[in-house]
Amino acid sequence: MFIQAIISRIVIIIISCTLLLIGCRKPQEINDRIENYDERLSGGQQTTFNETYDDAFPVLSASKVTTHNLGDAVFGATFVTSPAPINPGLGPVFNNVSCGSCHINNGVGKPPVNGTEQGQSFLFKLSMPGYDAHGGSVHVPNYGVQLQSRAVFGVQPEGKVSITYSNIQGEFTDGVKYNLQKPTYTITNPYMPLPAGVLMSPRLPMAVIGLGLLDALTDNWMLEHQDLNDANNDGITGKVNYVWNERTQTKTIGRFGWKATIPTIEQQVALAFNEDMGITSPLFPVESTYGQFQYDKLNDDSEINDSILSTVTFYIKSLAVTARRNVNDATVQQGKSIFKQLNCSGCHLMTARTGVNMGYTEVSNQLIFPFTDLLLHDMGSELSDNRPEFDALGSEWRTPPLWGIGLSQKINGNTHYLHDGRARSLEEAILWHGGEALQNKTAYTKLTKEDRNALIKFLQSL
Ligand code: HEC
Ligand code: HEC
Ligand SMILES: [Ca+2]
Ligand SMILES: [Ca+2]
Ligand SMILES: [Ca+2]
Repeated sequence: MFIQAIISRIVIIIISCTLLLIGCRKPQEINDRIENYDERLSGGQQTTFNETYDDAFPVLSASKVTTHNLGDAVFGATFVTSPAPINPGLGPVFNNVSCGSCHINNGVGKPPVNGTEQGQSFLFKLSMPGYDAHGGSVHVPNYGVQLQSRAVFGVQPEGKVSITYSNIQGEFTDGVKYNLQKPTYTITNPYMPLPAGVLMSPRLPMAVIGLGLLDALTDNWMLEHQDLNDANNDGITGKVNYVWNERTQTKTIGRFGWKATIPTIEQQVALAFNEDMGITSPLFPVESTYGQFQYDKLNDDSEINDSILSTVTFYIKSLAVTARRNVNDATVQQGKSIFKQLNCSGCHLMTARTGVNMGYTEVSNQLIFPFTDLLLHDMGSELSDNRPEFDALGSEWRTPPLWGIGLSQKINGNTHYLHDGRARSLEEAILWHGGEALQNKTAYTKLTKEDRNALIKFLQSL
């Protein structure tokens, strides 16, 4: 008996040591171990084989499907000026009338065409230099933290923005030339004088697929990938943004938005209603114009209730990721190894496993291929907006996930990449990389044309 007890103890110790070892494996080893896994399943079991960004998770209980569909309807609904029988509350100032009018087909928006079209989906964040009490953006007097380019009847839009592009020429090592367009923005027709020193940041609406899975990655997963002092000496650091969490009234880890300034999907949805559409909710009960010249001064109830907010939040949390295509194509395979060779995967992490989530088992413990670390990286002065947000400096941006990116032309009928949509092609997106990614970009420019094409073909298979 005694010896048996000792043996079983030893067995337990061996098993737990093995588990520990597996748990401590580096991401690269996980990459190799899953080499035999079905690479097409970017979103694990929540991958759709339809080439659309509009499918619900394929594995979802019937009652959750119902909630998803209700949220889908609100996401597409046009809101109007109060009072109105349905979807009231738009304005007084706003950027657009529905979620779906900016996140077109749940994909990215597009930058305004110079001089003519006035940024209907594109928007500009504003602030004064410095930080507020929570380390966030300082409001611009009479403008707040976002420029609303539209307004309801009798109210003035805060302003418009004009864009000019300057041309930047470059050359690959093989002598082939390329052109990039660098945007410059100017606020025109401000409804009130703008104080000197206003900072502005252009933002392209992002695709909203797979966010329930990114939400299910643990804070620890993000912290483990931080490398603040570049201990592994690959030129890449990566850091977490600590941001204000409206629900907990504390600072927590940010993971959504181009600068990872938003901690939860609920907060992003409520903020979008508030700033982008002028619609108040229990989480953000005050109009964005508070304290400004055009504040409506009505002490009215929230324009949407908690139930609508949580329904739309769940809709976003249950949008499936599109499956990869052509994974066995020889050129795509070649592109994949170049992606690793150039260490693009140092930021665009290829694999991840979501945490265990008893409240939402559909996203629990999934092996996914998101191509992001959700961390902030210095991307160099050319991409800087010179406007810090919490711990993100002007030049720092969150690595965007690349899953589904190969379908952007099909989903939106045009292609725009990076936070301000300046890149017209995947290749231009790579060529804008600087800062921590400068050496990776430089390595790309030294590739042969054949290898460059292979890398692009790999990105198109995502
Ligand atoms: C005027 C255009 C516009 C409207 C209207 C709009 N959005 Fe957005 N959305 C954006 C932009 C721009 C961003 C990027 C913001 C940033 O970088 O902070 C964004 C970001 C998001 C994100 C974060 C995605 C990610 O990967 O981090 C979600 C989720 C989202 N929006 C949902 C919504 C919902 C839900 C609505 C409707 C209530 C909505 N949006 C309305 C423009 C818009
Ligand atoms: C140091 C981290 C880092 C490295 C290394 C890196 N990227 Fe990125 N990547 C980013 C960040 C951050 C952005 C967003 C920048 C912005 O919007 O201004 C981005 C954007 C992109 C985009 C556009 C995504 C979108 O949704 O618009 C593509 C495509 C891309 N990277 C591909 C690559 C490839 C290919 C490589 C290797 C040659 C690479 N990246 C290396 C951090 C990195
Ligand atoms: Ca309103
Ligand atoms: Ca404003
Ligand atoms: Ca590093």
